[in-house]
Amino acid sequence: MPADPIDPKHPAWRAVTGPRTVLLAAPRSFCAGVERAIEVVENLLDSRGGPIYVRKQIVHNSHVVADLESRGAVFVDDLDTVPEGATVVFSAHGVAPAVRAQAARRGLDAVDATCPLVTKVHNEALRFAGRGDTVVLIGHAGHEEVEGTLGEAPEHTVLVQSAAEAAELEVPDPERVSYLTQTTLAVDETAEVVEALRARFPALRGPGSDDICYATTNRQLSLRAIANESELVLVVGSGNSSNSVRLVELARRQGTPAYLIDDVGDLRPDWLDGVRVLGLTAGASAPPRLVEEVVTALGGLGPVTVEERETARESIHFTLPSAVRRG
Ligand code: 0JX
Ligand code: SF4
Repeated sequence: MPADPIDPKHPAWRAVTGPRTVLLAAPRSFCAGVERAIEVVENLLDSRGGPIYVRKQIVHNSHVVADLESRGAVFVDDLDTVPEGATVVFSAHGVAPAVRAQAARRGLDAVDATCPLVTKVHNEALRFAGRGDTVVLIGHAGHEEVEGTLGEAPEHTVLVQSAAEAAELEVPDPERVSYLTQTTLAVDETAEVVEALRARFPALRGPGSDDICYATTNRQLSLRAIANESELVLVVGSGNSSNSVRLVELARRQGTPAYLIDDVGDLRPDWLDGVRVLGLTAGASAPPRLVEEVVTALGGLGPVTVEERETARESIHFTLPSAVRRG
C-alpha cells in the first residue's frame, strides 16, 4: 500500500524534517543607504502626510514598497504622472540630471534619497568626463542606477557589461580612458572586467577607491565565508535587486545550490530535501524581519541551531537630506 502523504512518517516529510544548522551570514540585510532612503519617505509621510510620490521603487524590495504604499506613498515610473507642486522622492539608486530638470519644470518639490555612495559615482563621472576621458561604466543595462550615472555625461560615457565587451571596446583616444562601476556588482567578476579593460587600455584610470560599495562587498564576503560549508544557500531579496541576485550567483559559483526568495512563502520543501546545513543571508534592500521569518519556519520542521558568522561589523550611517531632518 502506498504511504499516506500526510502521515508524518511519510518519506517526503522525513527528508525535509529533522535537526538543522542555519549558518547566518553577517553582515546581511539593510545597508545605510537603504535605511536612509526608507527614513526619507517615512519622515515625509509623518510631516507632510500622504500622498508622497516616489519615482521608481525607493529600494528594490517588494515588501518595503508594499509597506510604504500602505502608509500613503505612491510609486510612479514617470514624473509626468505626478500632480504639479506635489512632493516627489528620488530613489536610493539615483537619477540622471534630466530627471531633476523634469521635476523642476513640473514644479515638483523633489527630495533626493539617492545613496551618498551613488552620488559619489555621479561626481566621478563628471570629473572624468570633464578632463576629456572616455568614461567606461561597468554595470548592467537598464538598471536604474546605471541609467542615472550614464545620464551625467552621456556623450562621453559607454556602458560595458562583461570582460568580452571590454576586450573589444573602441574609444576615440585609448590614452584617455577611465572606468567607474555600478555600486552593487560582484567584486570578483568586476575585477575581471577591469583587468580586461587595462589589458586593452594600459593608461586606464579608475576611481580613488572602488565604486562597489562597502555594503555590497561585505555581504559578498560574509556569504563567501559560509557558502562552502552549506548544502543550500537561501538569499532573501526581490528579483530586481541587483546586489541580492549577485549573492545567489556567488553561492552558485562556489558550487552550492542557491535560491533567491522574496519571503518565507517562496521556500520550497524540495529544496530542503536532506539539507542539514543551510546558509542564509539577505540583500541590502531586504528587511531583517524576513530573515527571522525564514528561521522561524525552518524551526517548524525540526530543531534549528543558528550560528551567526560575522565577517565584518558595519557602523556606517548617513545623515538625512536637510528637507527631512527632524528637530
Ligand atoms: O538593485 P540594487 O541592488 O542596486 O538595489 P537594491 O536592491 O534596492 O539595494 C539597495 C539600493 C542600492 C543602491 O546602490
Ligand atoms: Fe548605498 Fe551601497 Fe546601500 Fe547601494 S547598496 S544604497 S550604494 S550603501
